[in-house]
Amino acid sequence: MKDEQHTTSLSVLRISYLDAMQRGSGRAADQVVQQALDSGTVAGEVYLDIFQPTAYEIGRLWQNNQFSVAQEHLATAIIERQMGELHPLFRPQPPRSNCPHTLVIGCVPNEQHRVGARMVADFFEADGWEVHYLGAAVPISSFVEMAKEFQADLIGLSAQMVYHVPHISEFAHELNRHSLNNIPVMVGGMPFVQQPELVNTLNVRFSAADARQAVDRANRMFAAPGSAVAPPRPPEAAPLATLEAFQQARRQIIQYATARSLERDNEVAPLGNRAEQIIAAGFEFTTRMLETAMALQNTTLLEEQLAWGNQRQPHDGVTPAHLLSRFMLYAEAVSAMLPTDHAAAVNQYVHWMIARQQEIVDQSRNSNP
Ligand code: B12
Repeated sequence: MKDEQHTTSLSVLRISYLDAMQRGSGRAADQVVQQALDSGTVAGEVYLDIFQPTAYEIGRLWQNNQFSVAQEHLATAIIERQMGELHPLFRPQPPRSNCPHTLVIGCVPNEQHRVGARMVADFFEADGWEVHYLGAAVPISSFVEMAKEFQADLIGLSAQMVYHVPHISEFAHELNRHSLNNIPVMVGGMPFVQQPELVNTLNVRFSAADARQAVDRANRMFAAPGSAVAPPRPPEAAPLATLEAFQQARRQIIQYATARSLERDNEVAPLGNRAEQIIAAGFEFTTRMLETAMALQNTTLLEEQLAWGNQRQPHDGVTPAHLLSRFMLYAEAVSAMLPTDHAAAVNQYVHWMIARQQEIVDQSRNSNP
């Protein structure tokens, strides 16, 4: 009964809040927020049950030409001001003496919609995380530098416009280039609310539909690495033409991936002057396994070979994390050397290996923290 009343009062408050926004009255909007807090609504609910649905409704009204651009700007400015005012309520009380994890979060390049990322940031702060919120449209290279400087345990990327989603893949490459691909990346924004399966095509750990789910998934991932991520889905069968194109390009793919791997000094140093030979032989092996898996449409054998490789390779100075970054470079090589449709079909298999290898890296990190 109490829950029912609470839901009713939230829907009444939402109507009053939208009304305040339609009148462009910050003062009326403040009264609604005050009323919500007085009636026991917590700050997180004000965010997710009042601000967020109102913003979505304003978007719909704007789309239908019933809200002007100026009205939308005013409403967003009010929401952002109120978020700043509510922010102290998202600080854990009493303050935590040690923060277990650090999050660096912001929007991908050109992405101006920053309210969602800011909400996610505040929810993590309330959960006791150390949070660095970078705001809208962050250039990839400086985002990555910041993540390095703050020793991020988790990176959050927000993309609202679907045409900004490719920046997420660029971001993953940049992390990889800095040997930071061990930092998990979570993503969110409208494209992932509408098509959660999009996440499987990107090199990231998980997406979340809202700020509450994001905290929940992140904590589950840290409690049991791998659990927040959907188990890698077996790829679809590769067409024969793809297999042929892959076989024709195999030499260039191996050369490209080997050359890129040799640029990564810290991963190459343990291999001494045999580095090129060891890495090229590893890629040769990877290529054969991929060819076989595609021909037989079977990923079990890849799984077994990964398990074998992860046991054998450390004896040659190759850690599970090194294997992971090499698989990522291999995916890059496939994209560089094959026409787009063949590359996508082959990379389904490579991404499957990357996802599985990521789980292995997490498990090994967990057992040797
Ligand atoms: C305010 C607004 C703007 C403002 C943003 C200002 C600001 N300071 O943020 C401005 C004016 C800049 C703007 C510009 C544009 N906008 Co606009 N905008 C909106 C609006 C009305 C609200 C956005 C918002 O604040 N949402 C509230 C937040 C809380 O919700 P959220 O972002 O979804 O976040 C939640 C989850 O998605 C998730 N999440 C979000 N990020 C992350 C990150 C991680 C890591 C995780 C785990 C989760 C997560 O958790 C969040 C909190 O629970 C939306 C409507 C809508 N449906 O969202 C349109 C909307 C997104 N905009 C739209 C459009 C078209 C544009 C423009 C192209 C318009 C134009 N012609 O210029 C430009 C593009 C600008 C750009 N390059 O990015 C369309 C997009 C349509 C589409 N299908 O692509 C929308 C949907 C409006 C509509 N209905 O048509 N916009």
